Amino acid sequence: FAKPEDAVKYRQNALFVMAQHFGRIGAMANGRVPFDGKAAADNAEIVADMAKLPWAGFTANTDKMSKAAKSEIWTEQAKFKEHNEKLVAETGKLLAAAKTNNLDNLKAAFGATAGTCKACHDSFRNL
Ligand code: ASC
Repeated sequence: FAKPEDAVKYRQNALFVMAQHFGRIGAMANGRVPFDGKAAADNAEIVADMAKLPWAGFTANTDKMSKAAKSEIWTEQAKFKEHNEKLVAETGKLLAAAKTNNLDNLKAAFGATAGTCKACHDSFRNL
């Protein structure tokens, strides 16, 4: 990254795009919008791609630049990395589930993925 601010923007924007598309899957999983298997798979594709990106933006020189990012990200890096890897794995399963074109599969994978989001936030995110 050219400057620390870019790393912060990069990770926040990747997480924002991921959340937008994850939310569209959640709307189907929770029955707020009708199930559409093609839309679910298209959204899951983006979620799975985005899930790989944010972690490179948590560079050491940005440890005090965001109120949301807890210092534990940098003091417990191995644990943070485990959460990152869990998310990548779960979003991969979410994509596979979406491709089955089955709402029950999508619901189960959505719940599992949301659980990994929350588990990491509980330990590493303020707000
Ligand atoms: C979302 C989103 C999150 C997670 C989290 C799951 O849709 O933006 O951060 O799910 O709320 O508990």
